Amino acid sequence: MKIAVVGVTGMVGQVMLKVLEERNLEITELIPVASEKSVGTEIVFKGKPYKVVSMQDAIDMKPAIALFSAGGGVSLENAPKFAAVGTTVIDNSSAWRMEADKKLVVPEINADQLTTNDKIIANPNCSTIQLVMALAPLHKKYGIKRLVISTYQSITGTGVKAVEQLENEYTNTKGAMAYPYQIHRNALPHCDVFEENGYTKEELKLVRETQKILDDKTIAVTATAVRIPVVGGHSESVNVEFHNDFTESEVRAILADTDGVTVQDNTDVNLYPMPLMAHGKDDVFVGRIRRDHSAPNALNMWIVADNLRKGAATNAVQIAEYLIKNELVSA
Ligand code: 11C
Repeated sequence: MKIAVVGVTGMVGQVMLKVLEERNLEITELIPVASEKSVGTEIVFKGKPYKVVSMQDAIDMKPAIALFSAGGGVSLENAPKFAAVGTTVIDNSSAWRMEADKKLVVPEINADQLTTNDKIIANPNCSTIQLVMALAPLHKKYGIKRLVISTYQSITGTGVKAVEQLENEYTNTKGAMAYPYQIHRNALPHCDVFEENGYTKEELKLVRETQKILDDKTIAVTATAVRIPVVGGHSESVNVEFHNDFTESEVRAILADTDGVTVQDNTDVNLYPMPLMAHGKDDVFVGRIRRDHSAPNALNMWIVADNLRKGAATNAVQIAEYLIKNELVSA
């Protein structure tokens, strides 16, 4: 199986390589792809050196799967070119997510929708993936009516420039700014750009992508996305109103039984999810599960995951695994 990683030098691209190394995909040839300035440089995969190639060279090599994490513009231009030579693209940008004919996939929830005709598959936004991982089994059981979400997002979601900004601020060094304000010792209620309606794009992704993945436009969703000076791991405070009532112990049991979800919820011993603990792990961690007594059938919970792993690279690689296992790609 030939697999291309497009955007291999980027933060998500690097984690994609790591996740591909850890898991058991049968990769006969890895095709690392990056922008012209990186073409010819070497990366190491499973102990072997590989030369970074150009987009066109990679298309000519007709990989079975191309994992894209190179931004929306690159994806809009190049994903169809790969698709045209028979490659299945799994795209981590927001370019295709809301297209009616493109599937937005979290394998544990809706990979069964995929067919051989899906040549461009969208990987959801990181903050959406961890949210729906916890919500999907509860939606199935109780039916979600409304969601109120507040996020606490890591700077790695912005990229390497943001990590550099924080490092510079720690050390009082001048440098390029990824954010309009200092992020060190700060919290910015501002992830991605503002839209005319006063919400940020990140907040609207939480609304639209959640409805699409849970396949239910009737779910009312509102969100506030906040950037905090955490390096790796998004956290979310989530208030859920269900159509049907629940018990806290049943909710815990359902989540504990969900593949890819780990419940960390014991306040007696201060056990709850934290980004520092989720960092480097593939699971989504859920804690602080408790009834919201201010509304009927309402629940509060706290959801944490490594935004570069399950929120991006791991989810994309899991889609690839599903396609291979179910023979949905041309080898
Ligand atoms: C953030 N969620 O933390 C973003 C990063 O649409 O894939 C990923 C953006 C996206 O800022």
